[in-house]
Amino acid sequence: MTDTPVTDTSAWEPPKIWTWNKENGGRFANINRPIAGPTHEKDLPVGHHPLQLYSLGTPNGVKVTIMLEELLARGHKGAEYDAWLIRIGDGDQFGSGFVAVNPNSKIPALLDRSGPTPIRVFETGAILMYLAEKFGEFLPTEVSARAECLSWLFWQMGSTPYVGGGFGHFYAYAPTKIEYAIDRFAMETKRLLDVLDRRLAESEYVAGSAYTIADMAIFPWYGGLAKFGQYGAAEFLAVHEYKNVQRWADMLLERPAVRRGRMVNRLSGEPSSQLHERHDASDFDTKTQDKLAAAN
Ligand SMILES: N[C@@H](CCC(=O)N[C@@H](CS)C(=O)NCC(=O)O)C(=O)O
Repeated sequence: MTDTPVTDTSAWEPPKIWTWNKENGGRFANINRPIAGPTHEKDLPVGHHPLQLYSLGTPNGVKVTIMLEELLARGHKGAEYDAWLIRIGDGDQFGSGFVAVNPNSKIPALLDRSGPTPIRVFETGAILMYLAEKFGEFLPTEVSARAECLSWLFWQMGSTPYVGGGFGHFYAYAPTKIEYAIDRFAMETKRLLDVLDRRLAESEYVAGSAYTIADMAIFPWYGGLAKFGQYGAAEFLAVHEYKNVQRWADMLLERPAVRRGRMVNRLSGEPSSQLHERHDASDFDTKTQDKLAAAN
């Protein structure tokens, strides 16, 4: 016997064939669709820098802006970029221009226009690897260090849907609180935090003694849980208990490029932390929302 009644699972039986109920009431009901492809014709804007990024300041978007800011901090002028805002709540990811760069209609998407033919890159794991290889940074070349870095990079890519689409969705966004779903995904999210915590007990950075694209991929998600109250779940998940994750996240937050990367394409939080679009390094000083408001 338990004091807490379990969710009534007998209330709904799936029909023989699933049909699309547009009015299911979930937080993302207006943008989720069971079909791919564009919904409308819309070209993407193009700026004057070699790299064009179409993104939003979500954990997936931030992975790439951190990487670009780190590359610029190391003096790679070829990493100069325009960061254009894609408002996924308004369906910008379904415009024909965006779908041409990412047929999966998810931010972020990158267009490298530095060569004779533009190269599109989508999926953050691919974008981070592409940039790391292009500039020869943040991805070790020695075989075993590289294997460790890629293992953690793809650990993040594979595990995070359970955190975001699983735990975050059912804990923070679903129209009803379903005990079974929240329990299942809270357990998995805590297990993943523990995987990371144990790794960081033995290693300064995720992939070893060097800061790599694995840290950049993992930090916005697990650092977000640990430091920024992602999904309002800090207490629920007891994130303070993951001491090594806390230590590592604090260390990364000391990095100026990480701080800048977190500001780009950001639509929430302090106005001084929001740089809606980034087209020049000086934009961090002059175009954050507080500065724009003061100028008007
Ligand atoms: N596996 C993808 C995930 C990208 C992703 O899920 N992006 C979300 C925002 S964080 C998105 O664009 N959602 C819009 C939608 O689902 O329509 C990656 O790593 O690039």
